[in-house]
Amino acid sequence: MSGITHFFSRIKPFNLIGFALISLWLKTAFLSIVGFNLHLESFLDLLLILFNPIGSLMIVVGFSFYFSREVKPSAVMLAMGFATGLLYGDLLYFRFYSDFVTVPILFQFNNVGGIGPSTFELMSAWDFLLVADLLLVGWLVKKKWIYPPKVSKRWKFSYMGLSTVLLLVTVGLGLLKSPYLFTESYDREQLVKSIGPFNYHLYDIAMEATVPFTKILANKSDTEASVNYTQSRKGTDSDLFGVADGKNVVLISMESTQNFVINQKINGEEITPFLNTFIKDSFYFSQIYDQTAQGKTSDSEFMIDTGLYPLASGSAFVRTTDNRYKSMPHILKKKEDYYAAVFHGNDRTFWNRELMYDTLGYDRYFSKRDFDVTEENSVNYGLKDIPFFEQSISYLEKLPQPFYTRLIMLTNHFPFLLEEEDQLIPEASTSEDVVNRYVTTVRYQDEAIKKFFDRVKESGMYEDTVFVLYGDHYGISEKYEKGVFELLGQEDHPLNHVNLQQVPLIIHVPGEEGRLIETLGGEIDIRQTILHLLGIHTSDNLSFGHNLFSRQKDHPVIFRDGDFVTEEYVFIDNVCYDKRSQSSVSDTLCEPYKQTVRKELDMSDDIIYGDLLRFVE
Ligand code: GP9
Ligand code: MN
Repeated sequence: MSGITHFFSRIKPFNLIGFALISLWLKTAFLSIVGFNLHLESFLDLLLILFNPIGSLMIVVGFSFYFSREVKPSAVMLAMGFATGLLYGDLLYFRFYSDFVTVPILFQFNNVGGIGPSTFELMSAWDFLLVADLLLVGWLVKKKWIYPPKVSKRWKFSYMGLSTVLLLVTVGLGLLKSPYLFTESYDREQLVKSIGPFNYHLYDIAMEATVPFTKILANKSDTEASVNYTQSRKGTDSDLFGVADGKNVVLISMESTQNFVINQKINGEEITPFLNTFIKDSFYFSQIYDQTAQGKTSDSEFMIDTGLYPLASGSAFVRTTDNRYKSMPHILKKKEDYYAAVFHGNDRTFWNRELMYDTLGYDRYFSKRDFDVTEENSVNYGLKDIPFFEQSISYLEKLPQPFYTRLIMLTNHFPFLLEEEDQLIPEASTSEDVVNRYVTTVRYQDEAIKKFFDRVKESGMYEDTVFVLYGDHYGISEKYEKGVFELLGQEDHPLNHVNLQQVPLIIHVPGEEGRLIETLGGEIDIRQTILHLLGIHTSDNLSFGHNLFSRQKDHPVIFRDGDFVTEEYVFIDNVCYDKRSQSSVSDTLCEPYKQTVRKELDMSDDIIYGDLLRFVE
């Protein structure tokens, strides 16, 4: 008997530590496969997911006794709480963004919704199970069914040694599986899948720490590669060059608007009756992809103004206000002294706009403080679109002309809330409430745009203005996409998911006949397209975008995580698909495009992190 007691007393430290490790390991593996929906391409992927958190979890749990002579249950529970908190934060973020948190995102927490209706919408009662093991361990300790005695120095060292070896093996296996793992670190799914969520966070922190040195060490010669590359791409001219020469430019950022809503009916009613008519008298680009990343709305603004890709991590608006850019306001001022302004019914500081608009050369930012914002005329993130446009028009009429302006809409924002009096069509009836509400907020948005055009025509500005309407990014994240598939009668297929990343782009030049343009493109191409219409030669301006009236067919549309779309293929989640057969094909068919993708993303990052445009005339 005493032998048995002796045996249990020896393994007791393992009991508590073992309990913590096994429960955390189960949670991490479960969340990786189910919560983070990591795509498993092979059995090796599954093995990696199961293996990769072990080393890092041992290290995290080890902090409960590294610096003390005994294992304190409260310290073990603290370590468990820390790891669980991190996982839960990742889960909530992933549920909406289908992405993983990065260090810069933590510094712009308010911009990703903070703690508000959006966050609560993402929570589920089942989430409570994530802390069940913490409660259980507390109860077991209280009952004295597991309690840890002192651990020897030797035991500690063996534990540390084993966890370090496991960590190194994890990294080695990850590299063996994907040799570009760290050079393509913008592909966060690949990173998490290969090295696990905890190691991913450690890597992310380490990388962030090196960023300031990139700028310090950069010099003029670093600009040569990108200048040569972007100038070597010859765009062909079109008959539309200069048709809007000297006109005002009004950009309308349609919040969270995906292209599937155009010409789509719910119970016999159009979701966007105004836009459906408007596109007939406009250049309607029906195959434009959302290329934003963690900076959401601000990323779309950044691409349109600078022609550079957004950052893979965090928002360029938040991180690079000290940089030099050659933005749309700068170019247009040089050409014809355009007055540049932005209108947005939210706080000046949201997405760091106040500072970034200065950097981008804007003369005026009409933000929340310039509008009459009351509880009655606001919903969700702020001023409703109809009063926003009504009030903006009075400012717009007084601006010096020609002007370059952007009006940022807000009502159609997740979680898509609307008072009954503003609901112009009934909600849809899919299994996803978010999607059901979405159609009503898009319908409201459409009404606001219609009213805006009525007022613009009354004001006499219409004839002298070119209007650019675009969806800033997706509204329905992957989590709720099922509802959209139900609505459209489509199956849940990776290629249908990619199609849903299309956002409408509508360019209206009064007097020009409308055209449906099915050219493949992305938001990064908007800048060159506008410049082309305004009669400005685009080759003079360093940009990764193409003029959509003559975009090369074989150039991929590049997403920030390294995925891409071409005329024939789609590369997503590390699988190459043939668009015609809708099935996966050999990776070699996508390989040639991957080089272009890597090159452009790297060059764009080098320009931003190195602040290289300060060296370009
Ligand atoms: C808020 C608006 C919406 O200012 O830009 O935010 P986002 O779509 O980026 O979450
Ligand atoms: Mn947005």
